[in-house]
Amino acid sequence: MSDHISFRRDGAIAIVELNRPEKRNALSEQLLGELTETLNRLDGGTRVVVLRAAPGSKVFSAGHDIDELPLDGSDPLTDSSHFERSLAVLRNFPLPIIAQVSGGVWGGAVEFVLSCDLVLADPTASFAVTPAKLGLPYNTAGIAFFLSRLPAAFVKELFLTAQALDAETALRHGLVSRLLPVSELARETLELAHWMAGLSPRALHLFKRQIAVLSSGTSSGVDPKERETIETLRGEMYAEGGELSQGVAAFRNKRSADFKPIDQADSGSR
Ligand code: YXS
Repeated sequence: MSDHISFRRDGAIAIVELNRPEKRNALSEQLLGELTETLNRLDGGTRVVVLRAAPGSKVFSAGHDIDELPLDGSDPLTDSSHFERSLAVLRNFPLPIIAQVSGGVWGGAVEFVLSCDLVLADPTASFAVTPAKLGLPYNTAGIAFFLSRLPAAFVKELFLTAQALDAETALRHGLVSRLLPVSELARETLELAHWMAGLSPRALHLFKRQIAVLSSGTSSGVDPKERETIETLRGEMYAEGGELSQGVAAFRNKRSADFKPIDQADSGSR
């Protein structure tokens, strides 16, 4: 029994819903664990997954659970973190996953949605990548994933503005696959899922893997010295009392964070 994930079948379609309204579907370790468990329990009769927020949700998801962001200087977005492991489950899942998006998608939830195969949205959808608001140094593998899915100019706009960008903009840059009227989104998403359910599951699984491996913007191509500098700078930002602590305190007190300026050491002169 899941507390934060609802699930039902519609023929060969698994409809999986984020259902943690009191925390705006924030992606806690528990919610992500329940999602992974639900996906892994799907039987052979399932051909397509539709992933959406439970009806009545105010937003699609508020992103990583801020209360679970460590303030002890450790990095919450390592490859072994529950967050990254959950994204990998979505990306490597053998069946196609369609994200049905209404409402705001915040922070890491944007990468979560991007880890699905298709994104069908309505005009209430918006997408805000907000680590800069929290003073959180996003992981390089995560940014590489964004770059493998979206144009660099749009990835820059997402990360450097931390603004909520609308569904039309997201459609223009390929974050959203199809933009549908509010009244049509659920029906058309299910109609597409049923259509895809009639296609060869093995072919679709193979195409998912081929496209993933051929488009993987790996960060391994980055100069090792530059990679090392980046990781050092990230570590400094996580250090106790650092930027992230400021950002989380500001969120909790509903005020803007008081971030420190870049010092010379950080100015890329390293
Ligand atoms: O005070 P209560 O207990 O009622 O709880 C409030 C919020 O604290 C809680 N909540 C969250 N709890 C944990 N993690 C979150 N991400 C989170 N977001 C919200 O939900 C209850 C209702 O929140 P409230 O009153 O703000 O709701 P609202 O409808 O007025 O506004 C909804 C949002 C989503 C616009 C607002 O809650 C918001 O801006 N949330 C933070 C969005 C955000 O910055 N997410 C990024 C999280 S960090 C992350 O994803 C990555 C690590 S990164 O930073 O790298 O992107």
